[in-house]
Amino acid sequence: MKRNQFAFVILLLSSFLISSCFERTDTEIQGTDQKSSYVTDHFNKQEVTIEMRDGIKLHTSIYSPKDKSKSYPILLKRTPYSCKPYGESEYPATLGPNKYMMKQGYIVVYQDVRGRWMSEGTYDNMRAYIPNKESDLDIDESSDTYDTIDWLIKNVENNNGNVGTWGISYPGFYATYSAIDAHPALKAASPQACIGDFFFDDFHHNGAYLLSYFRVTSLFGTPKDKPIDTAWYKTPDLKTEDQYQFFLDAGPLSNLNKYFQYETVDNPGLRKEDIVDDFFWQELIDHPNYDSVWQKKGIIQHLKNIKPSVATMIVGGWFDAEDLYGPLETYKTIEAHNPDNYNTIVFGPWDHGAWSRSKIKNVVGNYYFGDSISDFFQQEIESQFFEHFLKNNGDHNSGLPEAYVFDSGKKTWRTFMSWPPENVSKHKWYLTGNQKLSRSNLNETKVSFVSDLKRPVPYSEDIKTVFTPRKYMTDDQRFAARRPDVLVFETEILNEDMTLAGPIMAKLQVATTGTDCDWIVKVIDVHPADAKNDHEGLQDHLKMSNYHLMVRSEVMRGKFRNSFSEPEPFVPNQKTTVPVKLQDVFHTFKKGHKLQIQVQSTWFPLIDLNPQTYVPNIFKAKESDFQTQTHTVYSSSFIELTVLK
Ligand code: PG9
Repeated sequence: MKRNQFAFVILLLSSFLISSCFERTDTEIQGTDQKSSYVTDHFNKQEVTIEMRDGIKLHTSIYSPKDKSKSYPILLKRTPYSCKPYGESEYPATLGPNKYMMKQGYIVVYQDVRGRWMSEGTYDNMRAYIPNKESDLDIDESSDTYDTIDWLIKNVENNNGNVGTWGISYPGFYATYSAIDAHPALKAASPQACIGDFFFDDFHHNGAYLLSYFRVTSLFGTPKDKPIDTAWYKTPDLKTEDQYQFFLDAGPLSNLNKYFQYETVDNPGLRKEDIVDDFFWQELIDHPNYDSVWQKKGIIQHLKNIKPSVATMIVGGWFDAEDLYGPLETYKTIEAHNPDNYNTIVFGPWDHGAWSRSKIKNVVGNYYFGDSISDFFQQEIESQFFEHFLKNNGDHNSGLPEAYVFDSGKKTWRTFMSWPPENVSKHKWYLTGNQKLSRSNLNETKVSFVSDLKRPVPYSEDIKTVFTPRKYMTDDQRFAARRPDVLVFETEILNEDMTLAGPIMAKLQVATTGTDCDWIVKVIDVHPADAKNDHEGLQDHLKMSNYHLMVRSEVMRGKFRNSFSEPEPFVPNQKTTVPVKLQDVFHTFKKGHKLQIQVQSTWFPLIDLNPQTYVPNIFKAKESDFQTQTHTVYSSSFIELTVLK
C-alpha cells in the first residue's frame, strides 16, 4: 500500500526534531526498566486458564489498568518462553512492547503457548498450520489464538473490542500466526524478528546446521508431562569457554547425542549412543533435508490470504543473527499476496530484538550506529502503529511509511514507498584473478585453496561458548582475510557512494576434489585507514582504522545447490554452479571505502563441518567421511548487488 508522502515528510521532520533535540541519559530511561512500582501502582493482575476448542487449557496472565473509567485495547503476546512471573501478586518491571505504550492505556496479556510452561498440551516446534480444519481436534496456533482472543473479548472488563498481537522471535512467529484465519477483533499484528522457517532461520541456513545453536536445543525438545512454573530442561554444560576447540575435538555430530539422553526415574543411566530423549534433537538428526517435516512447519506459505482488517508491521534488525529470513519473507509474502492490506516493514541497525531495549548507544558487537535509535522506534513508530489501529480510526493513513529502513552505512533512517525500493538496478561484480572485484570477466582465471577440516575457518575471533550466535554479524573480518583458505576480492577505493538496497545473490562457479562442500560468502565494508574509533566499547585488539565491517554473510550447503529437498553430490573436479542468496541489506559504501567479498568453505562452529564427502545425513556421518579437500573458484563467479539509483 502506498502512503501519503507529504504528510509523512512533515511528521518525520517533527519526530526527528523531537527525538534528536535532547539526549536521554541511561538512568532516565532505566528508571522504567528497573523494578519500578509503575506496574503495581497502575495495573491489576489476573491469572486464568483459557480452554481451547479441543479442551486443552492455556495459562494466561492479564494485566488490566486500575483506572476503570475508560475502555482499552488488548495487547496479546503468546510465548514459549514463559509468561513469568507466575502468581497474581507477582508483577514484571515493564509491560507490553515498550515502556511508552505501558503508560498509554492498554490491557496487556501474556500466554504460555500449548505444551509450554504452565499451559497444558503437547509442544510442537513451529507447529504446522492446518488449512482445512475438520473438527475441534484439528488445532494449531491459529485456532489457539482465535479461541484465546474470543475468550478475552468476552471476559476481560473494559476492553474496547480491539486486539493487537506482538512478539519478537519465537513470539514473533506466534504473532504472524495470529493473522492467519484471524479473529475479527484482531486489528493489528506486529511480528518482529519472526521465525519464518527453521530450515532458513535459527537452526539451519540454506541446509547447513547451525552448530552454534547446539546448547539451546534442549530448551525446545525436553519432554514435560504437566504444567510447570520452573524450567524442566537444562542446557548442556560443555565445561569449556572455547567452543571452537570443544566442537573440533567432539568430531562427528553423532558424538553429541549423549547430551540429549535425559536421566529419569525409569532411565537412570545413559542409553545406547544412538538413542536420544530430546524430541527436537531427534527431529533435527532425522530430517537433514528440506523434507515434508520442515516444509509443513514453515509459516511463509500460509500468508497469502490475510484479512485486510488486520494491519501488519513487520520489524527486524539488519544484523540479526537469528532471524533475518523470517521477517523479510513475512513482509514480502504478505505484500505480494495481499495488495489491499496495510502491511509495512521497519528494519534498523539492530541485533536480535535490540529495538525493544533501552540502551541509548546502539552498538552491535564492535560497531556503533548512533544514539537513541531503539527509543525513536519505540516512541515514533511502534507506539504510533498500535495507537492508530487499536484506538484511532485504523485507516491506511497511519502517518507511517511503507518502509522505514536504516542505512547502516550512512547511519540514517530513510523511508520508501516499497521494499526493496523501486529505483534500484542490479550490478554484477566478478570474482576475478589477483583478488579483484571487476564489472567484467574478460578471460577465465581460477584460484584454489585447501579446505583443512582440522583447522576450519573460525566464524569469530572470540574465545567463547554461546547459546546462540549474535555478535559476529558486524565483526571485523581482517582475521579471516589473512588466512590462505579465505579468498578475498575487493574493489578499488570507491570514488563515490554506493548504496545497496535489497537482496544480494552470489552465483559461484566452483570445483572440488571431494563430493560435497559448503560455500560461505561475506560482503564487507572496508573502512579507510584514517577512520577513527568512535565509541569506547571497541575490543582492545581492534581499531576502526581499516575496519572490515561484515555487512552481510550467508552459507549454502553445496549438496542443496539445486534443491533443498533433493541433495546432490559434486562430481570431483567438475566446474559446478552454486547459488548463494544473501538476505537484504540497506547499506551505503561511502566514498573512500572499499567493497570486499570473502569466499570460504568452513565457518566454525557457527555451522557444522561439511565432511566434504557426500553422505545422505551429516548428523550420522562417520569420522572417515571427514576429508580435507581442495576447492577452486572460477572468475566467472559473480555477486549481483541491488544498488539504489
Ligand atoms: N528465534 C530465536 C530462537 C529460536 C530457537 C532457538 C534459539 C533462538 C528466539 O526465539 O529467540
